[in-house]
Formats: sequence, structure tokens, C-alpha cells
Amino acid sequence: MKYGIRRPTVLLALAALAMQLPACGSGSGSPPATELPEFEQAEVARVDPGSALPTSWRDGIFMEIFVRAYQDSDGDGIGDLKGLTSRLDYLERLGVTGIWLMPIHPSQDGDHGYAVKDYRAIAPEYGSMDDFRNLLDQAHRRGIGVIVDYVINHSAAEHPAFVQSSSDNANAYRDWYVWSDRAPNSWTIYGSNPWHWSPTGYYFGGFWNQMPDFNLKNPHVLAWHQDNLRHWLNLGVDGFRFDAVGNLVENSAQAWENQDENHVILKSIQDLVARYQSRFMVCEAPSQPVRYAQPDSCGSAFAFGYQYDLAAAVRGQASAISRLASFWQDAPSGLTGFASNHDGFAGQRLADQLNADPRLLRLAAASYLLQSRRPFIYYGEEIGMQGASGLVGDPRLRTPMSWSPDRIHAGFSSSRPFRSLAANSVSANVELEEADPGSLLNFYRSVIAIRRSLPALQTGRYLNPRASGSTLSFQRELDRQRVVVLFNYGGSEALLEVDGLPPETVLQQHWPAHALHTSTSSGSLALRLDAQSFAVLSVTIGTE
Ligand SMILES: [Ca+2]
Ligand SMILES: [Ca+2]
Repeated sequence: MKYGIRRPTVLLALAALAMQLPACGSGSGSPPATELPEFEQAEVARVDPGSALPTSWRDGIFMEIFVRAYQDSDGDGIGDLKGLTSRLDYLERLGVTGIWLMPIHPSQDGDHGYAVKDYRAIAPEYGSMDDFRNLLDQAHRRGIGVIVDYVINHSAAEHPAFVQSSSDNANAYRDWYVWSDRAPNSWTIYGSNPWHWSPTGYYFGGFWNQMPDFNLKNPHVLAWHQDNLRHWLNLGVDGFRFDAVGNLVENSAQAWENQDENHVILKSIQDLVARYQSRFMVCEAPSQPVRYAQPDSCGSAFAFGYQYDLAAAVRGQASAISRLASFWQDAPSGLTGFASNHDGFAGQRLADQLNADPRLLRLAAASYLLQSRRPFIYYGEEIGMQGASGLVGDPRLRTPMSWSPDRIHAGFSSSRPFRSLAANSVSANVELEEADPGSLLNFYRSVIAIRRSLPALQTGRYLNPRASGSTLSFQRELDRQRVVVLFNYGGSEALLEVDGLPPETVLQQHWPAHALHTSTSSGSLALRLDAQSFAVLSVTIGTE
């Protein structure tokens, strides 16, 4: 097996660091560092700058942000890091404690960023490394952690490692990617043949011929990724979102997804990240989220599947409400909830799925924000932002944030935005909703504030789920706090009955604002809920 050239092991670098000596030169058999291509230069030892955040930041509310679409600061029509930094006050006021940035590295696609050309740099259109350091600093001052997208499965075809790898079949980096001399037969991934022709052989790229898959069976490739990860952790990044982890290792045309090797790789990365203070990582594994959320794998994964039931449940579909009730009962604690994201396969923007119906949007938000662990809001969801009219596919979901009613710029930029605005930017935007106490934005703030005020809603055990017709109730418990959450998704008033409460329960009502008529007796509760409404009540257990 040919592997890429590596400098001496990380252990040597660590030893040099311990001796307060520069990690100079190379061991026997390795060329001097100066002979290595730039992308492979420095191995990176762990130097944890610590964390300014409370450990609880990981149990709060996250937001997924597409930097390109969030806020432009310099008038080129493209969102950037300075623009995002200028909106941190808005995020803090919303109650967000963590933000996930879609890829911020130089990319070949020049859009979503998942075709990475340089894993240790910032995309020039997004700003400088100083801009990024400032973003981290300003976010941390507001109690907000920053996790960044890291694409371990593939690089851009223009990445210098692939340029080398594809140059000839004896190149030192040949085995950094997956090659075959002949065209492999019978492979189909997502409806396409993942093997692509080049003058020097066929290479594997499961998602796009311009995104070749790394050979993650090559330990040098994994070690190099781990150096890249330490590079960002040493800078003070609070963690990562890992893309497409179901696709890391392929073994055959029949065994190309969710292979055992994936979990071994992710556990090694989880261990790496856990050696830093208060960091967090989460994985995208749409076909097996529960498996990847286990401690021996990624440890945390998005709850793909839940979001489909969420949209159906709030419309009153009894079978979806039933699945919503049971979903979190046996879920691993690393499973994280969301309503929609940047990928069309996960569904349209929530406001499009629910036809911008304000009652349904409120019910959906309250459901997943109160029910799930570490919920991730997709940017703009909190103002009811729709996709762009006239666009299809993923770009439709990735439009500039609607900050103001301005028909041309939406407060996103002083010049023409890089992409069409949201279809409803004139009516649904931050400026208008800030001024309206009854807006969706202020509703999100209220629900998030309730969640933050009741620790059981953040990390508490999920108990006693009950679905009945168009209604759902569940309880969450932490220490001596028990919270009861009840939903009526139906079109008419409903009577809900809850049991399993502590005896002699005295309930405190957190939502709605008007007093509900409840009756309690020996551990059970009955109350009437208006059509399409919900309630949050809490009990302190064992007060004497
Ligand atoms: Ca810009
Ligand atoms: Ca792969």
C-alpha cells in the first residue's frame, strides 16, 4: 500500500512541545517539512485554549447558519463573517446558545461550501482569519458557542491532494483517494454510478464527480483530518458538525453505506474533541441517526425522520402525533431535533411546508423546541421565512436572511444579493416582527425563554408520553422538577388527561398567559385546551 508522505508522528510533535522546543525537522526516512506540499504542512498538537462558555451551552438552542446568506457587511452581495458578527446581538436576544456554520472554507462550488479546497483557511469572500477570530470572541462574550461544518468524506476535485492523487497512479498521494484501474460495475449510489473516469484511472465520488471521496481506510488521511480538527479546536472553535458520515468508508457495491468502520472513525474523532474543554460535535447520518448518536460512534446525530412527523402532527394527523409521542422515549441522549435544514431531501422550509399558517408554525416550533434535545433552528425559521419563489432544489432553501421589508435587499446587503430573496421577505422579516409583540419571532423568544427557565426541558428525562386523537402530552423530569407539556393539534377544544404525576401536585403554569382551568387529584391532571394550542406546567417534587 502506498500512503502519502507524513512527517513524524504526532507523538514526536507532542514530545517536542513538552520540551518547549520547536517541532523541527523530521525523523529518519521522512523528508524535511519544506518538501511537503502546503496542504500537508504542519502536524498539529493539542493546545486547548480552554472555553469561555458554561458547559450548559451544549444543552441550549442551536441555529444552523449559512454564512453566505446571513448578512453582507461590505456590499458585494455575499454574506460574510463580519456581517454575521454584527448579528450576534440578535441571536443572543433570541436565546440561542450555539451556532452551526455551514462550511466556511475556500470551496470549489463557491456556494454551499461542501467541495472544500483548503481545510485550514477561511473562504476569501467570507473574510479573514482575524474576522473569524473576532467572530469567535464576540460569540463567546454572548454565551454563544460556534461549531463549524467539517467535510471528512470528500474534498473538492481542485483540492491539491486530489490534484496530486490524480496526476499519475504512482503519485505519493494516490492512496489518499479511492481509485480503480478499470470501471467498476454494478455500483449505484443515490441513482448514479459513483465511479468517475480520469486520464489516470477511475475514482470514487459518491456525491458528485467534483467531490472525490477520501480513502478513509488510509490511516494517514484520517491523521491528517485529525490535525485539521485540532487546528480549529486550538483556535477556540467550539466543535463541529460532520457531513455525510454514513458515507465515510465503502467496502463493496453492496456495502457502501453505514459500514462498521464509520463508527470507529467517528469514535476516534469524538475522543479527540472530548480532550478539549466544553466542545460539542454532531453528525449528519440521515439513514441511521439513532446508531450514530450512540456513545461508541459520533455520540450525537440529527433526528432525521422526526421532522416529517412533526409537520404532519401539527396538522392533526393522529398517526404522526402517535409517533411524535414515542419518538423521544427511548432515544439516545445524543439525538438532536430539527424542523428543516439546508437540504431539500429533509423537506422544504417549515413555512412552506405549513403554508405560512401562523397557528401551525407556532405549534410546530413549540413541539420540537420543548420536546427534543438540543434543537437546531434553521436560520429564518423563527420569522417564518419561506423559500425563494422561482428557485427549485436546494438553492430555494438557502436564500438571504430577511432582515427588513426592503424589496431589493431585505436588509441583507447594500447591493444586489447573490440569490433571490425569500418569497415573503416583505411581510415576514426581523424589522417588522421586532415591532410586533404578537409576531412569530417574539413567540420563538417566549418559548425559548420558557425552555431556558426550566432545566427539565433541556436535559430532563422524557416521561409518560400520551397521544390521543389530536392531542399529545409528555413530561420531562430533572432532579425535583417535573414539567408537563400538552398539545391540542385539533380544530376544536379538547379535554386532556395526564397521569403519572407526583401525588398532591401543585402546578405552576408557564404557558399560555391566560389562566387555564385544571383539576388535579392523586397524581392525575385534567384540563381543557383551546383548538390548536398548548400548555406548559411544572411541578416541584417532594417539597415539604
Ligand atoms: Ca460580503
Ligand atoms: Ca466515502
